[in-house]
Amino acid sequence: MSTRDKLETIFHAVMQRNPGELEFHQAVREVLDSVAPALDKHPEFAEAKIIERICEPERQIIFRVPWEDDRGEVHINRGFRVEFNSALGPYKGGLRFHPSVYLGIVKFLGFEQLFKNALTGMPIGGGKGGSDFDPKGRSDREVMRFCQSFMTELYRHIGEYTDVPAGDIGVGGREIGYLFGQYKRITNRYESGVLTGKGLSYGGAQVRREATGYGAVFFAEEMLRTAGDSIDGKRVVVSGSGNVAIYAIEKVHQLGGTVVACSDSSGYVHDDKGIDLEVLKQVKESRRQRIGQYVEHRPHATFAPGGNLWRNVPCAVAIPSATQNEIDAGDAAALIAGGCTTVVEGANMPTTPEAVRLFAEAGVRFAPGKAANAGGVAASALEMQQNASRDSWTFEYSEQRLQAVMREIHARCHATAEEYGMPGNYVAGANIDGFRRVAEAMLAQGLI
Ligand code: NDP
Ligand code: 2IT
Repeated sequence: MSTRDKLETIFHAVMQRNPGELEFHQAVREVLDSVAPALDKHPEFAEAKIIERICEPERQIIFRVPWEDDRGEVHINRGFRVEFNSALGPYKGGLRFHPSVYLGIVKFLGFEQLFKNALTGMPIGGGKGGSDFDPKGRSDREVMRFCQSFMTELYRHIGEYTDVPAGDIGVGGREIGYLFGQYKRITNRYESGVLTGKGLSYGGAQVRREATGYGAVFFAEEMLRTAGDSIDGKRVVVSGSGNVAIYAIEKVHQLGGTVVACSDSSGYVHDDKGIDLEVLKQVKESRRQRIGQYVEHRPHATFAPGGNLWRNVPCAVAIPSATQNEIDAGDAAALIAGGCTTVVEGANMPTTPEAVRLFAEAGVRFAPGKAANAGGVAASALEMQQNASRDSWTFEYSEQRLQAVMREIHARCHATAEEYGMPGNYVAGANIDGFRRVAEAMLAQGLI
């Protein structure tokens, strides 16, 4: 049987064992489509059934999260933590609070995380968690009660040497603060390294907040530089307006590009003079308002309720930074027709497989999230390092470290793609390099 046929058989087994988990199937498919040449070079990986083991999480935890809203009404949510793989270090990955969260989303994110974390070259395994809790419209006190209830179960599964959660969609500095407080209260331990993304006043690290967005733009700049180009002077579209999007916009502007549109789930804003970051931060970060409020402060800008920015705002560089599967084949075709040459995934798996294929056929440079958005988790690993040594670094030094990590990931993906005869294919480069690192460590640690 050829390696590809064997991988096909493994993929079908994964689908059968994990029915209905479509996003997980999609993430597995994408990696298995890339790794055949690596398996051919390393028959010892296939012999030890590394792929089959990698596709089965080490542990999956699902729990009840009861909490009371401000009116005294009781709510029951579901909490998850999937501890995917600890070959390279303690499980590491964010928590997502969004009504769409179910096991299939958590597993897709955990699976991606494993390879992403391997690409950083840092000692972190892969995990992910979250809840179907919807923080929208909830008061701070409601969010606090939810976080306290969530941690009342989660605390027994995590620890600085075991599993280190952080933020993702719907989980930012506020939530990490409440989660940390409850962990400390239950365990009676000031264990700074148990969570990352903490506030600067209690063990957080400089540049963690900015890291995913900045890192994605550093990666874009490396890709463009390799092609003899740069972001300077480019028209850019960034989807979303949360943590990743805001700091991606900030870095594009610092490097001389102009972000002309961004969005949230209610629609998008188009500001041809360039998104005003102070206004955006005030609307989205400070006031937690909807994106439409932006145009009240920038009357020349337009708000398209429910609109699709990929189809309506042409750009040279696209940085999808909202959620999975937000760029479909039709969106990709519109981006290509509008002159887009570079797509860099700030979000996890925002591009559908059909759209990725269209970009490849059109010669659009494409950076997969597991490489391009690794700056967030890399800065988390730097936060763990500072916590372990009870140290804290300056903003400038932390940013330099982040940039060095992103350059190294870019170089590695680029070189691996060349080594395997697929120059410029960052998807193959990232998947093969991430897989190789995890596979070698698993092999060395025996059959566990
Ligand atoms: P935030 O919660 O800060 O922001 C998410 C943004 O995406 C919001 O503007 C939100 O709009 C929008 N969005 C979320 N879900 C949907 C949806 N179903 N449809 C349309 N818009 C949506 O999250 P982050 O910025 O942290 O995360 C964004 C992406 O980046 C995610 O894919 C995440 O997994 C990934 N990521 C995050 C990292 C981090 O460090 N935070 C690290 C690496 C990747 P609305 O407010 O209307 O819901
Ligand atoms: O998807 C991701 O890489 C994150 N949400 C960040 C994970 C982390 O542990 O910092």
